[in-house]
Amino acid sequence: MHAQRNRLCVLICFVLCPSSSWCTTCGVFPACKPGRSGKNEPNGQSRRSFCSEGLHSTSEEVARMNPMVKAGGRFAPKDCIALQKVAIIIPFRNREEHLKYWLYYLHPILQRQQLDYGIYVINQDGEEEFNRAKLLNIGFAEALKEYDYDCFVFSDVDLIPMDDRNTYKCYSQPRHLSVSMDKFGFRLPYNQYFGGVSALSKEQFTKINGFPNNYWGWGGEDDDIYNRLVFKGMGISRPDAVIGKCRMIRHSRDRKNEPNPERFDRIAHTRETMNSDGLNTLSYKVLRTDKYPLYTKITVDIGSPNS
Ligand SMILES: [Mn+2]
Repeated sequence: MHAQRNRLCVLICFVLCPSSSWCTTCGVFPACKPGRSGKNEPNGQSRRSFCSEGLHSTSEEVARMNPMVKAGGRFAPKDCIALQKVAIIIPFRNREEHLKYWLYYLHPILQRQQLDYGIYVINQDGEEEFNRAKLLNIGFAEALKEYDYDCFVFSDVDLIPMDDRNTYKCYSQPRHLSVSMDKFGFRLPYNQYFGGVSALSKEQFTKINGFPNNYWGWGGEDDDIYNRLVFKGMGISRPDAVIGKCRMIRHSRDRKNEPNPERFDRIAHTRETMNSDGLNTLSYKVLRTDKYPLYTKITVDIGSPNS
């Protein structure tokens, strides 16, 4: 049965893949219960080369490329039981083109990683300054209303991992996944950096009272989150610099996401503010929920800095 399956796999690889090297990853279920096949180690390549020239597929075509994904962007492996239920939360506003890229690249990777997962795009309504961390809190709360997720991956919409071994799951310590970004010359910009893509278990997230709700505009919220983790006695787990490679889709700064001038002051006071700003003070209004073939989009009114 397995031999037959592997032959089929190799055949498919041979037909579809310009480089035969990635065929060795067939039959590996890194996030599944052990005991089924899976002798081969993933070889550390993603199956798609990154196209910086623009993606020519339409959203409908990208959906057709992922027939196993269910409405709202849900997937679970058929022939094994995933070890974790992972909600992937993307803070969002006006980045439709990036989202299409993200879905195009990530769905195949997440399926190969054999995750039981769902994709939640949290769309900030209105014209107020962008508030990434609050949108992530909302994603946590809303995803849990839908399914018993035990792991949460928080990802910017423009970050694409380059290595299948960078598993989008949770670890015994909070995980930073985007450790070597092309934007920063494939290294960490600084040791405490926790921005981009991160993964926290439900338990880790609730232990720190979620993320801050009061960072409006660009910057600082990731450092506040890092402080919260440290103050609660946790450390950061990371893949190595090869496995952690990822690309950022190039873009200019968005309107209404100016650097937040208050961020330095706020970061300096995380210890005092973290217990009174976070999950326990989260307030927002869901304006609409849209179930698209490859993701669930939740549009929210999150108020304004002075409300
Ligand atoms: Mn970016």
